[in-house]
Amino acid sequence: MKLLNKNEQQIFIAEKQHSVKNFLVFIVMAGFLVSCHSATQKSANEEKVINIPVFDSDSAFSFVQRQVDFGPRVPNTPAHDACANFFVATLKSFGAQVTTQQMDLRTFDGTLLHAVNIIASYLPESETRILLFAHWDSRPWADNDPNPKNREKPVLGANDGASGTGVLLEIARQLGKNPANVGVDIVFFDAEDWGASNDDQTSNTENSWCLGAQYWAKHPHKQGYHARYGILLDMVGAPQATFYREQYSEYYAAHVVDKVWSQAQNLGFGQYFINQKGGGIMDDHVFVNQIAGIPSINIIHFDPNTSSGFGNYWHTTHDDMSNIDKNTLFAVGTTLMNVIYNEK
Ligand code: AHN
Ligand code: ZN
Repeated sequence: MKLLNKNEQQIFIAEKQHSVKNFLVFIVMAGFLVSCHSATQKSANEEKVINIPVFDSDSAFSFVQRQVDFGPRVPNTPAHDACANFFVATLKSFGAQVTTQQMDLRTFDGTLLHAVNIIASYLPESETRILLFAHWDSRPWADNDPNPKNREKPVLGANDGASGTGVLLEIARQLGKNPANVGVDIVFFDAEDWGASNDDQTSNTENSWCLGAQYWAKHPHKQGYHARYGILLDMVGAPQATFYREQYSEYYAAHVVDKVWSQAQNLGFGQYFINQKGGGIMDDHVFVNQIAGIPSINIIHFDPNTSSGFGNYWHTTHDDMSNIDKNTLFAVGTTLMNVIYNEK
């Protein structure tokens, strides 16, 4: 018999809670009303059954692997274009309405990027919408690599890029099979990671990041687009990842942080979703908040024990599949599935 470690036990408990009849979970809310006939008509209508499909972490892992197999997804390279085609075809096969946004974007170093945001919409006619997003490009230079010879090489981006979009692809697959009660838009942002590093003296370092998200926030794929809230996934695949309450998220959308972190606690994922303040991280959600006005949070791995704060492999040539753990993908994916399917 295999002994479960603490991590696996937590997952096991969470899986048990969520695998009634091996496929769907039935949560009966206000169930007491069923046996309490004398309650008013109005109360009886409050009974609600919510079916939450199980997030398949093997499938999510394979979506991360598929992206990494293209090689670094650096804008203006064939691998980047091939991966974009993979997303579009895959999301269409999952029943989404897919929109692409082609953009020519000027970077801080003067390069013109032929970039593309990819948007997958479920229940496109629904007024009530939730926005999920992640960047899909990978960084052109491993400027944090301990070996100076590697610093001009591109980053493979297993965790920084492919983990967030891998989780979102699995959510898309589930949404295609079992619609949620609300519309969902999943946006894969391009050109997040062509930013100037902190020690760069360029005047506007912060705006050099997140170019695809900045473009979309100014020119959403639908005129007058609005969502109830947005959730960004960034670096959500590392073993024993820790997600703190990021400061921009807290400032613009504390109620969404509360919703997600408490859902995670209830599911037994408190070791990943730490209910404590983290730093403020410049990322795609900042522009979605500030320009598009959609209250948005960032679920991002923050590791206070490493100098970068994001793990020693961050922006190095070692951001590969060895940093991807199915248990972490499961914790993030399951939490999001519960958040999405509980919306009405
Ligand atoms: C900065 O390092 C300024 N922001 C982190 C955003 C990021 C880069 N996410 C992934 N790569
Ligand atoms: Zn990065």
